[in-house]
Amino acid sequence: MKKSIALLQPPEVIFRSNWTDRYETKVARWLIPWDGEEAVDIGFIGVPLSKTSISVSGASLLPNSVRELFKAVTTYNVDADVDLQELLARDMGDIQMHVTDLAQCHRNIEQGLTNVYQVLPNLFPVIVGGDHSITYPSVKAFKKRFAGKVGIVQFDSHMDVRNLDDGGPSNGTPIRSLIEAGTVEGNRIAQIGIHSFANSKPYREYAVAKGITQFTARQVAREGIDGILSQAMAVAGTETDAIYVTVDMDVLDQAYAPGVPAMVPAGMTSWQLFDGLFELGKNPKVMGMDVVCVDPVRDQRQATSRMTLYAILTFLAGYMKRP
Ligand SMILES: [Mn+2]
Repeated sequence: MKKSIALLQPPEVIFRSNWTDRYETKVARWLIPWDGEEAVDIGFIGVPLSKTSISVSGASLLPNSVRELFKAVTTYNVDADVDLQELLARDMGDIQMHVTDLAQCHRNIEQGLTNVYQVLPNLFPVIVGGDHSITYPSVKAFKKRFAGKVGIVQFDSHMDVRNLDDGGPSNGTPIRSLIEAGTVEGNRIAQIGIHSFANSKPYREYAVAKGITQFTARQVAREGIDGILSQAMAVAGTETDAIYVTVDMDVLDQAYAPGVPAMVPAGMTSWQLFDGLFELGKNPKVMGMDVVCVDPVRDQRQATSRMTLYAILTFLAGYMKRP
């Protein structure tokens, strides 16, 4: 029987490819809209909210920008020799937003995702923002699924622990909000790619005081991603029931991610991010992910939207290697 999910709208755009090569497997022919009946393994869920961004951001356009690229990319990962077509992945559509009431938008995200998880209890959510403010309501909904503790692995140039008195909840506050709401303990949060001149000392002190484990972009450059990622998974996976991965695309160097509002020089490389996400994909404790903070309006040739899609697909290639 066809189900409808409250607060979830069908995908706004569907890009088809009229020409096909019979041997080529495009994402557009695999990641198709949910028919309301299938028991989905992987659900692509758009969360088009960026009025909550501190700097000007058109990140609400990211879900559609990524959808547009479904026809440009295949499902085959040559390094892992896996074809994602073996996963039942569907485009679930977008969480419904209120035009002016931003607190209502956050309530819709928490409730809409909760509704999705109730209808499809085995679905792995791939949530595409939007700005980073969406991670607070998303993790609240995520935690309700597990009746236990949640850890977080975050890729970000920024700590996202700004105070809430000077405005918020915004894309600068989701981690602080999660800690102060008691949703996630600081000592179960690992942040990778934290950058100089993109944060301030009082927030570093806050993060340290709350027990957050931070790895800077420089540490990743000097030590490599593999060991750091193992440590991050231990932080988020010890004495927890599930890990949530959140990827702020501004963790990447500005050369690789020209479409993020808060770009940084000497950020992480594409391979450092992809190798990290592949490993996280392999970890059975990772039960959900989001990708945020890409503004397609300021992007160049959809380079950063394409990076976002590759990040998701690389994670899923790791996911296929789960035992
Ligand atoms: Mn962020």
